[in-house]
Amino acid sequence: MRGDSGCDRVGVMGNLQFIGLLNWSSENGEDMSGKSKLLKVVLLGDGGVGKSSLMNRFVSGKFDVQSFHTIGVEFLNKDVSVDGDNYTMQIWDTAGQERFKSLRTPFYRGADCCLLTYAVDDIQSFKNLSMWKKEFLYFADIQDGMNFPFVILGNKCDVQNKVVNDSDIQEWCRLNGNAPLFLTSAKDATNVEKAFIAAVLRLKELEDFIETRQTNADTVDLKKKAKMTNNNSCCN
Ligand SMILES: Nc1nc2c(ncn2[C@@H]2O[C@H](COP(=O)(O)OP(=O)(O)OP(=O)(O)O)[C@@H](O)[C@H]2O)c(=O)[nH]1
Ligand SMILES: [Mg+2]
Repeated sequence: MRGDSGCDRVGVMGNLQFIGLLNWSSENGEDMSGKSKLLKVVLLGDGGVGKSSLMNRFVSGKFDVQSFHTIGVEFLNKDVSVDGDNYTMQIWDTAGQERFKSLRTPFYRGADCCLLTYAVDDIQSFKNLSMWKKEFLYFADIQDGMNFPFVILGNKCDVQNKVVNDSDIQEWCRLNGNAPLFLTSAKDATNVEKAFIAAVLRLKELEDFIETRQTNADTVDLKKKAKMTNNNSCCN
């Protein structure tokens, strides 16, 4: 089904995959296929926090007050350019309701980044962030959770009755690898684009960090080896 936004939506429920074709042209209309790197981005969080609304706001710039609960998963593609590099963000929107757990978890594998979402007017959705992170790491089979690019979204920041304390969420982020935090509103578009782009930046940042750490480790190893060779040398 071709959406009226100009992008194609794919929904996946269990083994049943409906709707085909994916392609989203960049803002300037240029076809970027073949030139951009595909990034799988998974959106997680309690049912009703606004994950589908955030994806739709980011990809098609629209907001629907009458949003339905997601069943299983859906994904949309969007091409972006970050620091001169082109990416196709493949955004996987999952069902937050507990009864759909077995339909969403098979789709975590291969994720490049994960957006953990709560709603600022729903304290339980904030308390469940640790559960979501744990579920993601387990089913995505990720060993080094501290160096995986998570970005935290506090959605519905347009509402009056905020119940999640800024200091509580900041502390949670600090304890969880200093994950970047964005207070967003899918309704009025506050910080939505920034938050999605932050996922790409976070990924780049952590990839650079791991690469540097690896290079340093190799350097240390080589030195160690050189020293050992000298000590154990039979020809000195
Ligand atoms: N005020 C306000 N309402 C929002 C915002 N984002 C989403 N909503 C509303 O919150 C409700 C739930 O939004 P969804 O996007 O369907 O939530 P979801 O996280 O996808 O829910 P599941 O699919 O069940 O996991 C809908 O009525 C939306 O219109 C927001 O930023 N501000
Ligand atoms: Mg949804």
